Amino acid sequence: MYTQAMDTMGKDGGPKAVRSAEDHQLEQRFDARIEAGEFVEPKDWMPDHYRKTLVRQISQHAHSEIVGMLPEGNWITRAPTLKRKAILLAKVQDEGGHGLYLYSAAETLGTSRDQMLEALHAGKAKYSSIFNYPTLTWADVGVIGWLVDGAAIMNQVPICRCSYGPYARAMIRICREESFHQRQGFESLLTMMEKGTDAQRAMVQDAVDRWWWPSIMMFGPPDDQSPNSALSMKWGIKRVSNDELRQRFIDATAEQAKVLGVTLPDPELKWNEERQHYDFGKIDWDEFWRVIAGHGPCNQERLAARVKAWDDGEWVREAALAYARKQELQQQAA
Ligand code: BYC
Repeated sequence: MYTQAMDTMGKDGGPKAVRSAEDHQLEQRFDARIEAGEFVEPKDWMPDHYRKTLVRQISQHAHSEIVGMLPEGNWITRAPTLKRKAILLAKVQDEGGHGLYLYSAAETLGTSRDQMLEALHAGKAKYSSIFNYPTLTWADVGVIGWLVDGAAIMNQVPICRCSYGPYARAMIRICREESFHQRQGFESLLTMMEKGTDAQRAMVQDAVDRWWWPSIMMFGPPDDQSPNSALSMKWGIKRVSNDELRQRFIDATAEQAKVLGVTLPDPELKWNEERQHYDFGKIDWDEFWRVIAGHGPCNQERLAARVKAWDDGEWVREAALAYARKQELQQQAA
């Protein structure tokens, strides 16, 4: 299991000391390739810690996609029109697809999908904090598109240039689809704000109030409290830091909020002419750490839903394997 594999790292969570001159040479060559901006491919030599960092990040990302299907999936039967239902169905289906590309990318690093899912179901693997919040009204679905997919794109576009080829290539397709997701969310909210009733506009504002702070937590802890950033940046897994991406997202979203006619729930949000960025208020990092430790409003519900889906799907996996075995035997006999 990959979480156990993490035990082979050094005690401080960093890589172990290089063991031999040959390892040292391989590592130097690897660093030079990264420096030159070359892609690393599955069969290439790579440091253990690079491999583990990728498995950790890509599998967390894959889990986020499939857990992320749950809050919105909750609204498919209650979408207000057939058009909105079709859009939401397609979006949730896309997220399932993103999870599959990402599990495949992680498998190229030598970890099986079963191992990754086992870690998720045992509560050992993380998924994005954002999906532990409830979707209380239809406006939440629009706000997820606008803010959550918006934050996801901001974070994920730089991963298209990640040093690991299979992850970078998966991200190109994912980002194209995510940008549709973001736009449909914004358009759904704009429709409610421009053509809706006062009650619908209040519903949108309420959803924005609840999702704003969790959305800006999606980028991860501040850079000076991010234990993985230094190596991930050195190795070109991460190209832009947590804080810089968060600032870019806030700058873009504050302008979009004006077009929508909603107020972002931060009295300290203000354009700073000197910095050429928006200043913003204090983020409640205690809430973030609580949620990723498993104590958010919906952690138990989300995990229980994934475990149930896995258990319910057992007969499908068994049937698929039995069919594959039968095909193989028939081919051997022919
Ligand atoms: N939630 O050292 P750090 C989506 C963990 S969107 C939970 O900065 P790193 C979607 C972090 O894992 C979301 N945990 O870590 C959108 C680490 O713990 P471990 C998915 C978080 O990896 C719409 C610890 O905190 N996107 O898919 O350098 C619909 C310290 O953090 C979070 C991705 O996963 C969080 N928000 O940076 C459907 C993008 N933030 O692992 C689906 C790829 C931090 O050491 N991932 N942690 O135990 C990344 O870009 C990076 O992994 C992160 C964190 C920026 C998230």
